[in-house]
Amino acid sequence: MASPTSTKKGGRKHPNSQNIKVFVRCRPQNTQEKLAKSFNCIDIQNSREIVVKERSFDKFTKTFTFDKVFGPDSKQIDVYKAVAKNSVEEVLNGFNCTIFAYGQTGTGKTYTMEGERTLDSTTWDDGPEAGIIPRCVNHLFDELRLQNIEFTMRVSFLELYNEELFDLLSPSNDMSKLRLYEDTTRKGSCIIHGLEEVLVRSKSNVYEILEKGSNKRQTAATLMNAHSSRSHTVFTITVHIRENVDDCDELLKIGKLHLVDLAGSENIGRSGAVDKRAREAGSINMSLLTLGRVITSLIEKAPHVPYRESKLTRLLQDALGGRTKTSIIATISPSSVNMEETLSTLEYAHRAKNIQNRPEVNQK
Ligand code: ADP
Ligand code: ZZD
Repeated sequence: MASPTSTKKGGRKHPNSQNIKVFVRCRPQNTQEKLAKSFNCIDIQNSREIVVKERSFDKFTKTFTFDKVFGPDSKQIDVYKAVAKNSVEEVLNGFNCTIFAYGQTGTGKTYTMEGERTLDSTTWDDGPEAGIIPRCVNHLFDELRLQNIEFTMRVSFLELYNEELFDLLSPSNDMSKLRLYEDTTRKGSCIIHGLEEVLVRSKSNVYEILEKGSNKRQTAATLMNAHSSRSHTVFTITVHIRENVDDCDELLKIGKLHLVDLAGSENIGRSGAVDKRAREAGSINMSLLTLGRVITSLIEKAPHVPYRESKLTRLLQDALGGRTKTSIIATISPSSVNMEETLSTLEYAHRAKNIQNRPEVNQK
């Protein structure tokens, strides 16, 4: 639904303009925080409002409003239903959708996007610990089969670390770098040279592929220092749907779903500047930094948006002010020890609510 306040330059409403949806998920206190007797600084007033308290009493509070706020007791299925289910349905209608997880390391980005491995692999795609990725795969296959649709599904899984792209599904054992090119046929779009886009025929087929991808990532993690908190991963599902209109006319719909687990946000300060310690440690994350600058340029309606200054923003340009339907899940800790980072995450996420996209169906 178009936001009633959405306007384009000159003040006229753009007919299909749509704000990015922004969600917050607060994880439960962990053992460490409990042992440290860190108090809870988060209050969830109702399903849309979140309050950060600077003391255990109600003084110095800040309130933020989002599309939905998930408390520490929220279940994977709740988050899926409210955030991702609709994206799956829109992908089946031929839209491109992107879901980002943004937040401090240890707040549940990977838990939310992937979920956790359970012993019972028969419920991998809808068991209690399954995150957004397996549930999307499950729902896509169910819907396509139920509606008896003629389709093909492909998946890719990549990692972006230190401005280098790696293919988590490549059959070779080495981690060779992928190259990124402009797609001259589609403005704002990129081609990743040599990226595996694996054809998947069943749910169990996808499970095998995820297993391969997570093993490969594990190998990379042991080779590189602080790898997982500094890398971004992008899991993409592409669905081609063939529809017969009348007797002879054919329609090809293409839907794409990008599921993005961003690097930890802890080195990006509240002003959007790089933290001094991070700068000294040489751990500037160009992609995360540029993401923030792109968001700022978009909401300030700046004449130039610096998409080209990082791999992440080149790859996902269409999700930021483009033709994709985009959601962001900001993940936070409930404990006062993390309050500064939590405020920073909430401020960042709150600003992103002002980004407007103009979703369009891909059809041939
Ligand atoms: P991140 O990807 O942001 O670094 P993780 O997803 O690795 O964080 O989560 C850190 C830890 O917290 C993990 O052990 C995970 O199981 C746990 N955790 C995160 N979110 C939740 C949640 N909503 N409910 C229960 N446990 C969670
Ligand atoms: N979060 C785990 C992987 C990790 O960091 O290793 S859990 C889900 C989406 C993308 C990749 C992996 C998974 C994951 C999994 C584990 C093992 C084998 C295949 C897939 C997973 C977790 C719960 C349900 C389904 C898949």
